[in-house]
Amino acid sequence: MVPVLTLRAKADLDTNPPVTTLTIGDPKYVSTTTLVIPSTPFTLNATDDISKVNYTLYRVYNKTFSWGWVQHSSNFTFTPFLTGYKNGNYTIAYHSVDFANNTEPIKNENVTLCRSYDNLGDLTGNGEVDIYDITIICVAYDSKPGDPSWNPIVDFVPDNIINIFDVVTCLQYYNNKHK
Ligand SMILES: [Ca+2]
Ligand SMILES: [Ca+2]
Ligand SMILES: [Ca+2]
Repeated sequence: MVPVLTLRAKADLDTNPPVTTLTIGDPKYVSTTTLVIPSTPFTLNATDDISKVNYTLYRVYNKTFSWGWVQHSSNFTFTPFLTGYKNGNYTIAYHSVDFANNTEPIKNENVTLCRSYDNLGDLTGNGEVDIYDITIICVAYDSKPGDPSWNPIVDFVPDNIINIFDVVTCLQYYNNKHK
């Protein structure tokens, strides 16, 4: 006869922590880093083998800035960069805890926030608009959505093609520093 497991008994058997996956939606551009903009959605999904996921935690930080941990009790999508963030590199840290109190080791994802729609033009997130930013536009030149080189983040003039108008828009901010 198979014993009926109560939730408590299930928790006693559970020794594995949950597994949390971070998915970064569009628009984003993945090169040496992952470029994101304020409207880029981040989704955290957690699964657990036995006692199920109790809660998921995440925080956003860099060298000079840190949120505290934010807790959710189910899978969720969030846009972490809406207000108060300058262009630059950030780490999203996240993990989950199950009902047996097994805690997943913290996972980290590094992203570069690029407020291209604020027309700052700093695509690399190093605090100034320079030749490296222009290079990112050139890589995507002539591309449309669906092309391998398409990069929605450099579509400064948002008409679904990367062309000279996008380059010129970025060039208007050339040498701008915004640290
Ligand atoms: Ca578990
Ligand atoms: Ca730059
Ligand atoms: Ca364009």
